[in-house]
Amino acid sequence: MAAVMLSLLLRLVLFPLMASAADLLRNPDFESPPLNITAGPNTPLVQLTKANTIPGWTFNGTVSYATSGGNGHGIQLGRDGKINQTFRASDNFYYYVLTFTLAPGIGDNCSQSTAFVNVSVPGSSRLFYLKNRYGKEKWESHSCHLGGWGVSEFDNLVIRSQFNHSGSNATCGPVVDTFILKGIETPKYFEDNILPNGGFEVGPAFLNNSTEGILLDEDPDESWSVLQDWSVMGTVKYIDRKHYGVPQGQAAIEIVSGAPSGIKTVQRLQQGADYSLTFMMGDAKDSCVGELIVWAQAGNTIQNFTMRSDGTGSVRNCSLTFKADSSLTPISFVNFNESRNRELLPCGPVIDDVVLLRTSASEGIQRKQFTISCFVFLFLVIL
Ligand SMILES: *[C@@H]1O[C@H](CO)[C@@H](O)[C@H](O)[C@H]1NC(C)=O
Ligand SMILES: *[C@@H]1O[C@H](CO)[C@@H](O)[C@H](O)[C@H]1NC(C)=O
Ligand SMILES: *[C@@H]1O[C@H](CO)[C@@H](O)[C@H](O)[C@H]1NC(C)=O
Ligand SMILES: *[C@@H]1O[C@H](CO)[C@@H](O)[C@H](O)[C@H]1NC(C)=O
Ligand SMILES: *[C@@H]1O[C@H](CO)[C@@H](O)[C@H](O)[C@H]1NC(C)=O
Ligand SMILES: *[C@@H]1O[C@H](CO)[C@@H](O)[C@H](O)[C@H]1NC(C)=O
Ligand SMILES: *[C@@H]1O[C@H](CO)[C@@H](O)[C@H](O)[C@H]1NC(C)=O
Ligand SMILES: *[C@@H]1O[C@H](CO)[C@@H](O)[C@H](O)[C@H]1NC(C)=O
Ligand SMILES: *[C@@H]1O[C@H](CO)[C@@H](O)[C@H](O)[C@H]1NC(C)=O
Ligand SMILES: *[C@@H]1O[C@H](CO)[C@@H](O)[C@H](O)[C@H]1NC(C)=O
Ligand SMILES: *[C@@H]1O[C@H](CO)[C@@H](O)[C@H](O)[C@H]1NC(C)=O
Ligand SMILES: *[C@@H]1O[C@H](CO)[C@@H](O)[C@H](O)[C@H]1NC(C)=O
Ligand SMILES: [Ca+2]
Repeated sequence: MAAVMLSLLLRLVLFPLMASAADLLRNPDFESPPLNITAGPNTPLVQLTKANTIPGWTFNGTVSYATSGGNGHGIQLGRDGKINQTFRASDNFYYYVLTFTLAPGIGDNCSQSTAFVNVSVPGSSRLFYLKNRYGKEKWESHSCHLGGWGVSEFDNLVIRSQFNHSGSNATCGPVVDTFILKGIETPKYFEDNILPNGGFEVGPAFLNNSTEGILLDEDPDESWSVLQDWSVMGTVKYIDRKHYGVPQGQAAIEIVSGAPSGIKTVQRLQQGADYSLTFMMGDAKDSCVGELIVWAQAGNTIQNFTMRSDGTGSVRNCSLTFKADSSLTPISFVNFNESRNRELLPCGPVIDDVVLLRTSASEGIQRKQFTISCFVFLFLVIL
């Protein structure tokens, strides 16, 4: 037991170091160009042959080096194109989340290509494609939950093109670039919130200079979401404070699609007890003007919240109370109506700082006692 506590303590102490460690992947953005390429620096696309190697990566099939694919240099995946890299997973993390970019292919018939990009590690895979409608930059950031691994295990990240054969004749897929692998720790619980990630601070890594957030798609498997403790319905945008109006902390969710889209979580609550759900609703400071509506559901309680947005980053505090009618209580925030900003791009309400608390009887006190006894225990162990 003491050993477990010690390792826990060590982890807590080591965490800042781990968190600031560099990307786990080598040459994640292909800024180290393939070796032996013959073409000059101004050639937009160089198809790679057996004489070439990409530092850090292995490739197979039709693969080209793009020198202007979007945010710098990238790899264009053609027919059967595939790149892969083995990395060492660490047991300091619960699971891993990958952020990467997609840009339209370069060359004839590429920009209309309906090709998918298949991102996989052993045992899991997910398909991505260019949406081309949520931003003005020609590249988009996407992200993917990659699961967790045991102690010092090596794992193989594979990115390959996958063509929709019933569709076009295209011979090229999109340009992939900037792979950032982020290790995520186990959920952290705080005394003043039943939800561990109510402020959406635990999610995929933002790219240094992406101004358009990260597009999150409906999760096929809710336990494999990139947003800790939440899952995505439809399409939402994970937005950062550097480029958007974020009500609390460094990150928030903008529900950019009205398809309907949104986020949800399921919490184990005390059946019959009363709870309060508070959250902040806002606009992302992306010139989204008009009436924003969020449909909030907690158990069987449903309430619509509206705010008039002038698109400059306004915030509204919202709250509702409900009685837990079953022990597994769904909580969700949904947008049914798509808005457009000044650049005619889809936009919508921002959700942040979701706080769930039990309001009836003793629970708060129990939590406090639990925390205190934990502290006392830790203290004793240290002694
Ligand atoms: C570069 O090309 C030459 C001749 O094609 C080959 O011998 C050499 O191994 C290649 N170098 C690398 C790093 O691929
Ligand atoms: C490339 O893929 C082909 C077909 O899948 C396979 O036969 C070949 O061994 C692969 N080459 C490498 C170097 O992995
Ligand atoms: C992001 O950074 C890359 C490389 O540093 C640069 O080429 C690209 O133009 C930048 N993109 C934006 C949107 O600033
Ligand atoms: C790519 O995968 C193959 C096995 O499929 C492996 O042998 C190779 O080392 C991997 N490449 C890198 C750079 O990890
Ligand atoms: C592009 O598409 C057109 C018509 O579908 C076709 O004639 C042409 O050969 C294609 N080009 C390439 C490079 O595949
Ligand atoms: C993605 O590719 C892997 C093999 O690399 C394959 O097993 C998987 O079925 C593919 N995923 C999808 C969704 O097609
Ligand atoms: C493949 O393309 C066809 C026609 O463009 C489309 O109807 C279908 O949904 C596509 N398949 C997938 C998996 O997207
Ligand atoms: C696809 O390519 C074949 C042969 O290259 C051609 O006959 C056909 O018209 C093309 N189809 C489309 C949709 O471009
Ligand atoms: C992001 O930019 C900072 C400086 O602006 C740099 O130190 C850091 O290495 C960059 N991170 C990545 C992942 O490129
Ligand atoms: C909330 O808004 C949706 C969509 O506008 C509507 O269908 C629903 O009836 C509203 N629900 C409540 C409880 O007002
Ligand atoms: C929302 O509530 C917080 C504290 O709960 C308060 O500091 C803030 O001023 C409120 N914001 C608005 C717009 O009412
Ligand atoms: C969606 O927004 C538009 C424009 O603001 C409005 O006309 C329409 O009534 C809204 N629809 C719903 C379901 O709220
Ligand atoms: Ca936040």
